[in-house]
Amino acid sequence: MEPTLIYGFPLGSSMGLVAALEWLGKPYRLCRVDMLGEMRELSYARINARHETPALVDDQGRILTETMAVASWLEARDADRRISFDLLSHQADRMHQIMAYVNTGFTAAFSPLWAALEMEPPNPTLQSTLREWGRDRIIERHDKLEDMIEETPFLVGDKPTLADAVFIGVARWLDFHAIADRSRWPKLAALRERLEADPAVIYATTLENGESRQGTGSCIGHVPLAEVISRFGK
Ligand SMILES: N[C@@H](CCC(=O)N[C@@H](CS)C(=O)NCC(=O)O)C(=O)O
Repeated sequence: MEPTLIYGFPLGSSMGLVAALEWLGKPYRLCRVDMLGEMRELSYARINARHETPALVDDQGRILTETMAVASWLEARDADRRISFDLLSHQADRMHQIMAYVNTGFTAAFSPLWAALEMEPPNPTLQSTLREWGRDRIIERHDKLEDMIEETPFLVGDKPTLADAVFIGVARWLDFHAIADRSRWPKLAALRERLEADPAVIYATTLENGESRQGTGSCIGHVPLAEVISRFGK
């Protein structure tokens, strides 16, 4: 059975994993989930009790949550090393290091901005504090990532890997929250430009927006969330 990636819109970090599946080139299905609606319903707890995306229904019909676990699942099946590296190589270690940083400190820095945006009922004083604190944190985390990376076309070397996938799903939040101009970090800006022009990223973003586009052909189709829940939910 082909795996199914459950990815969220709008602006889900999981968009990058859709691009990774395209780069990987093996058959897969997708399930598109409204994070502001159906993901918050009780029934979604059967997929992920923390009500988050991404989640993966693996090739045995088992559900796997957490970006890093889904990425590891893909890496273990990437026999041709299209989106990863030989596990004993330094490049693999670097990829894991960057992914871990992006998935933790870098991604978490945006949490205050999302909390302020979604606060209900509104609390202007707290929202303003969250925005101010979050903005400083996001800038600092970008500074650190800019220092960590080298002058290579992608995060680790010449090809897009799982590290780029995890990065590109989150990187665009900088623009959405209008934190700073991306040109402030030249290496990251060049990387984003390269990734945003990549056909797999364009494909993933188009699907996320609810439109259709021709991809590599590896995506067999979309499955409605209700069907995924009834067939594979706990
Ligand atoms: N630790 C999780 C975090 C995933 C996460 O925070 N996903 C966001 C979307 S990018 C989410 O579902 N947030 C819940 C919400 O929007 O209500 C992972 O790395 O997969």
